[in-house]
Amino acid sequence: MSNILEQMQKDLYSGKVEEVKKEVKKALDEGLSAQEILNQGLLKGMERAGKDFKAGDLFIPEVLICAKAMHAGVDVLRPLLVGSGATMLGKIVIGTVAGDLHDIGKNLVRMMMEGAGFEIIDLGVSVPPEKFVETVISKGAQLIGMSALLTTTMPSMKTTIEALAKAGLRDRVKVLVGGAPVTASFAESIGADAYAPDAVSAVDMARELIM
Ligand code: B12
Repeated sequence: MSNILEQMQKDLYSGKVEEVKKEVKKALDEGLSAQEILNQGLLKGMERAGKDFKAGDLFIPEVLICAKAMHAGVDVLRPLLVGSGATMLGKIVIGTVAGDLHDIGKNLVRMMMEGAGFEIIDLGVSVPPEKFVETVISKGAQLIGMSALLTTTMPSMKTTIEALAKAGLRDRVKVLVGGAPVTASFAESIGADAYAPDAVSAVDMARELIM
């Protein structure tokens, strides 16, 4: 692997925001693709942080600093991943469900969807069911994308789908779910229309559902 990607992984793990930004720019100058830098540099660094967090070798403040460095790197890549001049294919409301503050994956999904030409209304993190419902009504969205990273917040996806049904919107809006603990069978069990395991397949799925 290229040295610059290895260094990027290390610096992301250490939360060195400025270094990560510089390395992303340098990797682009060296001719690496934005996708390669995202997958082999930034996400690999974050993966390492995730492993050590799980093992108890890293703590929340440290993981937050890694996440900051990850965001800084993604910001440099954003124009390249998102592209330009895409036409609007449809409106999507996206958010991380109530009680859940994880947004790195959700932000990647949003970026990829924007790049594909969808109009995205991003409600951020810890979004209660009623906020999803309200936004579908006020913005006339055709699809909701919900993200959950905690097993304890996954049930909020179901609650949101129930709230949509109660508001009489379930036939008008498609529901796509994702996040590390979410599976296709969970999606089916809560009555979602689809599940996607990553940002690229999320775009394919959104196209299939809306168009
Ligand atoms: C970063 C992180 C944090 C950061 C979040 C910062 C941020 N701004 O997001 C901080 C430090 C705040 C944090 C806090 C906590 N965390 Co945390 N965190 C992580 C970590 C290390 C990485 C998650 C991540 O960003 N991955 C990278 C992204 C790119 O991947 P992703 O989110 O899976 O997204 C991809 C796909 O899932 C999919 N996708 C995502 N969303 C969507 C949406 C749609 C619609 C679709 C189609 C697809 C899709 O596409 C994405 C791109 O390919 C994970 C470990 C892990 N391996 O997942 C733990 C992890 C999720 N956290 C965990 C825990 C326990 C917590 C805390 C409860 C810790 C605590 N004791 O307080 C708190 C909870 C805070 C809260 N209320 O949410 C556990 C969850 C365990 C469980 N089974 O529920 C994990 C798995 C770590 C572990 N193994 O113990 N965390």
